[in-house]
Amino acid sequence: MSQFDLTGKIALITGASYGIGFAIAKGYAKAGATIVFNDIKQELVDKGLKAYEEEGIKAHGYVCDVTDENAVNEMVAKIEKEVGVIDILVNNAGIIKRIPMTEMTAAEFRQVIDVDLNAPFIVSKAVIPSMIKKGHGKIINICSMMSELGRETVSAYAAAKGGLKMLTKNIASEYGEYNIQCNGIGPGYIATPQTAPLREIQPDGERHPFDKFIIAKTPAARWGNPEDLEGPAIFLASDASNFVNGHILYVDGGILAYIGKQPK
Ligand code: NAP
Ligand code: GCO
Repeated sequence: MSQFDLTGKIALITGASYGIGFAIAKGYAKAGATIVFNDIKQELVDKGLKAYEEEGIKAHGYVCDVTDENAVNEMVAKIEKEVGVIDILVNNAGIIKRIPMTEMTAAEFRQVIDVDLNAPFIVSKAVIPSMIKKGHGKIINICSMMSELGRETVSAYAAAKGGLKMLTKNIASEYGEYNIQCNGIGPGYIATPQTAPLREIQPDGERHPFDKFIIAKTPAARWGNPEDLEGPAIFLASDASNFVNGHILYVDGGILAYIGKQPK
């Protein structure tokens, strides 16, 4: 069997009704995994189930707010009873608030930290005990360019994603001896609903200034697609990465390597 085969594995991808999580789940299904996902609202879970069905994937969907520890523990227990022990966890659910720091309330800052950092802690903590009992596990945290870089208006998000990078390294350090590998994926700028405001066509028909900026900052000279993350995610979920631990795999078209194209 190929090292990249996920047949027989159960994968929980959080917040995967659409966007990056949905693409990663599609990739896992193609590699043979059983797909389990959650979203906050039933209507989104139903929408997600329909979307998976249209891709020929029989997914299992659960309503759960990943910031609610009791709800997460109940969901994981339900998944273990109804589907089986989770072999692969992708902490994908995330939000961003683009607000200048001095105008951001502490409550808004905490809300981003809650979803983007506290929730990966809560969900990882819920699945690790069964992974230890099973003798293996894969945890993949969806980090960001903002795990390494800052920019205006994303202070909470950068703090969360920087923390998520270190949580990834710490889970790898603390549970590596139980054959659990914890790594991160750091997507570059990917065309999803989360970045749609940064790509809006301007009233004069011009591309968004930030869109032009990102193209100039990316050697690949394009935005990423969610599907660009499928292969890297399969690698980190498969036996092919059993000796890769605590690593953040940046899938960014080269942004982190590049000073940026000189403006004409
Ligand atoms: P997205 O389109 O906004 O999707 C985020 C998903 O997370 C949605 O399904 C959302 O559900 C879910 N979610 C949010 N809060 C939740 C909660 N408390 N409990 C459960 N589900 C929750 O985002 P995306 O672009 O696919 O990004 C996915 C991940 O990649 C995020 O962690 C993001 O930070 C990260 N990332 C994105 C990019 C990019 O350029 N797009 C780049 C690097 C990293 P609802 O619709 O119900 O809110
Ligand atoms: C932003 C973007 C980024 C991307 C991603 C980059 O406002 O700068 O939303 O944060 O979402 O995290 O890796």
